[in-house]
Amino acid sequence: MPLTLTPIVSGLTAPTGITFAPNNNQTAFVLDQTGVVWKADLGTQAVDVFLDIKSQIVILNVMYDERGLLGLAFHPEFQSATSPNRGKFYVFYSTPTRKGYLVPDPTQTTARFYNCLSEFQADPLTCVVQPNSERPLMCTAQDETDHNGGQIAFGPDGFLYILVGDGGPQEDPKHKGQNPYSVEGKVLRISVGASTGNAPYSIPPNNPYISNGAPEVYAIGLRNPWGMSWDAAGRFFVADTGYKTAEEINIVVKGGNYGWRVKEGREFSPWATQQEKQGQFIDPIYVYPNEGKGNAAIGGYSPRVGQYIFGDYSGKIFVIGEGQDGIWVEQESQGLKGLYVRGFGQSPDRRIYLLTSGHGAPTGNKGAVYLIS
Ligand SMILES: [Ca+2]
Repeated sequence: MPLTLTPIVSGLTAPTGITFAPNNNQTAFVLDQTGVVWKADLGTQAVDVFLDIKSQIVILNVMYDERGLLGLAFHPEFQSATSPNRGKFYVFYSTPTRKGYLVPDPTQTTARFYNCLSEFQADPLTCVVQPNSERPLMCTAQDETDHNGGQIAFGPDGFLYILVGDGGPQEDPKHKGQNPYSVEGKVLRISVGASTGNAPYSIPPNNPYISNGAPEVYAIGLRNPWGMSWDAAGRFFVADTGYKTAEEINIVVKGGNYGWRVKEGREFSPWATQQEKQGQFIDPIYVYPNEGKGNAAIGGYSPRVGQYIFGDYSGKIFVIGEGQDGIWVEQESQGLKGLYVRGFGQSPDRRIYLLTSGHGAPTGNKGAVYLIS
């Protein structure tokens, strides 16, 4: 049965995320890569500015740019009357100057710009952001404009997960993805509640690389992870954007190695050495060739356990399902003529939303939000 797309919001430039505050299905927060978070009432369809950090974003190349405002997550206790975390939310963006704590990375020697994770404070009832409430939590130095990752989300365990790309350029020449001491090409996991040492956050006590890598690292071997979500059973889905051959959907576990740059999809890369091939890798649950089928997997959400909806940047949506044998197969696919798929979101009642734009770059006003049903 084809999916139905109902338009909800239009007139955006380049949407990079859509998220919801806990327990609120009515208000969507839509990120525009240019540095604005829009607050959209899904009933009245009224759209207002929630946060404007355009002045803090790197100058984007209107022909193509992967940087900008990339992630937003509300604290799970955002609306709790008694929690010290009431009103807190977190934003990930690319900025020209260093902000706050620079996470050490032995593979990183130069910095053309920084990717920054900051905490902000809002009134949880009116959703008005407190002026000057930004508290930078971490930043990473970047020397190439591509492969930033940037999506952030609180997991079912209450910790903040951060997707970080290998930082480019192509083929991960600095071997960041497989180096647990680098915070690039990874899923990171931190606790926002307290500080440890120089960092204004703390490390969950059972993070897997505390003694033999960067303590923030949760899983390794990603290229440019784009889109993460948990299904109702707590399985953690992460899409990874492929290079020359394959696009990936992964189920990520703590300490897992997802292969890049030794593997792409389920195959070894042509440059992988015999020694590199000895590693223990977890293959994707689903792979599709980028030739003929797309060019970049955009991670989505599970409408129900055993089913997952995601997209391809080139303008396609896929539904995959898990068989009784545990093998995932395509159930549906749908082309979106003239549109780029830029992201997905899910409301607390598990309805799934799609972000599209009419350009593959941060320009114009053809960005839109649709409800998928
Ligand atoms: Ca992989």
